[in-house]
Amino acid sequence: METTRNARQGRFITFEGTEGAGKTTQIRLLKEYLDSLNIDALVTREPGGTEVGEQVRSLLLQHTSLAMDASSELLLMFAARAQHLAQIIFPALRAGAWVICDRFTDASYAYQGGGRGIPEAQIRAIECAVHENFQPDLTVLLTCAPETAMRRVGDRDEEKDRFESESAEFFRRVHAAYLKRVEQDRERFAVIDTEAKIEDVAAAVRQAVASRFSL
Ligand code: Z5A
Repeated sequence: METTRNARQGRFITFEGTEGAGKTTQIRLLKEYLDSLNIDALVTREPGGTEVGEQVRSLLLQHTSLAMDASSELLLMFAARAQHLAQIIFPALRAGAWVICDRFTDASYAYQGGGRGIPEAQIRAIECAVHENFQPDLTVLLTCAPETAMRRVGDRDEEKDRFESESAEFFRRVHAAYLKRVEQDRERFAVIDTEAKIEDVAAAVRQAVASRFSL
């Protein structure tokens, strides 16, 4: 698998945050902004983004997988990711497109590491096997108060998935693990509070992208 930064011309932007932080909303608005600049941008998500990945996603999110072991969960996240990189992300970047991805490997550190308690070294070992030397050019971490996120998600009619059914304590650990990732790689992250109005958050995201890539 091709895993180096040099072989690509496109830009890789990832969005992270706990559920309800506003990733889907902000990714849509960023895509509109890039379209307005005639930048060819592809929007994708993890787990998922490919036929194989979407099947793995169903397995990971459904309640019938409640007995899933944390290590199995981690390996499935990276299995979907390996397929995603090979089939979608690397070819798009090589072709010069920008790729905006709803979650990537930071989510594995946050959910499987912080949330489930898998040691960081184990995650790093698998990360190295799947995409050594390849990291996003920019990661936008969207944050909001847990109560805000719960209210936003609670407003939806859909049934909760396996992750959404986790405890408030689980999500506190996930959030803390995200902040630790920021501490470890400050340059890569833009941390944006989403308590503000959607348009104001979108302006902050545009500003972060424009300044990172000199648009
Ligand atoms: N997972 C993992 O464990 N390990 C991994 O490696 C990976 C993933 C890659 C699926 O993620 C699950 O996979 C995820 C972690 C795990 N589970 N959780 N939790 P997902 O990204 O598909 O699902 P999600 O995180 O639950 O996304 P979400 O619930 O769709 O949230 P969101 O995209 O961040 O929020 P949104 O849909 O844009 O906004 C939610 C609502 O709030 C919506 O009605 C908006 O209109 C509203 N909203 C958004 N922003 C605002 C503001 N600023 N003001 C007011 N209202 C707002």
